[in-house]
Amino acid sequence: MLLGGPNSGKTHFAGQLYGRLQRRPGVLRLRSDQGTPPDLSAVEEVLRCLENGHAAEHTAANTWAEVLLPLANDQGNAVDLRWPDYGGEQLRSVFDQRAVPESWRSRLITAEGWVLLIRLKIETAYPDALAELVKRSDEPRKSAVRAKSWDANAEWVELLQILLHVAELGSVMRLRRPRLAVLLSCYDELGADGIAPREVFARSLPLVSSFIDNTWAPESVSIWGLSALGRLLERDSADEQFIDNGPEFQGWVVPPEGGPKDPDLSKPLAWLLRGW
Ligand SMILES: Nc1nc2c(ncn2[C@@H]2O[C@H](COP(=O)(O)OP(=O)(O)OP(=O)(O)O)[C@@H](O)[C@H]2O)c(=O)[nH]1
Ligand SMILES: [Mg+2]
Repeated sequence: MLLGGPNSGKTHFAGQLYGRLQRRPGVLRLRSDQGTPPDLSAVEEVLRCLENGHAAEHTAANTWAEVLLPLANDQGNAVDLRWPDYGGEQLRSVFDQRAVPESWRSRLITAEGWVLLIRLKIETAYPDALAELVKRSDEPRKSAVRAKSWDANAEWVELLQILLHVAELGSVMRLRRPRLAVLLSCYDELGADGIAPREVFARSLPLVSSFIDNTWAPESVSIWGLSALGRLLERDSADEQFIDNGPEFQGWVVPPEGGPKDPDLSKPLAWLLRGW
């Protein structure tokens, strides 16, 4: 199950993942033993945009598309991955309306792994407001600090609690299933070179990070940096590196403990699938 709000990078990750699997496989590769090839037109369209050096469209709010990726790992184990893409407003409305559609419920219950896609740059937190709270009344206050919306920490924790409840998962025992991969998307925007992704996560969204640590067993969670594109593309971009070299040579992940950029975008999913 993929969990990501609007603009978090779901569509471009799907396209880039497919491009890698097809043209530059890493630990995961596509199997060709299928009778009927699955319908991959949705991700092929994304890849076509990237080959022309520009971004794909935003996904319409009510869309739900799913591609079936027949995969094998480096030990030859086969797994069929159902990778969804949908309009990120759907996740937002789970939070706003405290309601989960039946189609989401059944997917949450049956999924063996959850992928949480969080683009830190567009998340709103109010660390300054917290600092203001502990100032004495005679100290000068920053009037500019006004929390106008939910803090992303509270929002993600509340959302995770809703999703866990709907998936009939208690929080008394630490969870081993579903395995949880947190992908910090558009990681190139953060200027976080040299810092471990799990540390970036803990610093940026401390409440979410500790909620996850308290809810999941340590071996069942992993936090990655993900830059599916390596840089921002717009609808009207004509990025030469994408056009000349091909999208399969752009984008990278950083493993939880940090380290060099790794071009194998399938690594976080390989980690997720290792539990099977
Ligand atoms: N800097 C940077 N920008 C990215 C990356 N991946 C995607 N983007 C940009 O982020 C924006 C949103 O990406 P999408 O993949 O469309 O996001 P989405 O989650 O599918 O959004 P919805 O379809 O609206 O739910 C686009 O303008 C992309 O160009 C990345 O790795 N780095
Ligand atoms: Mg999309």
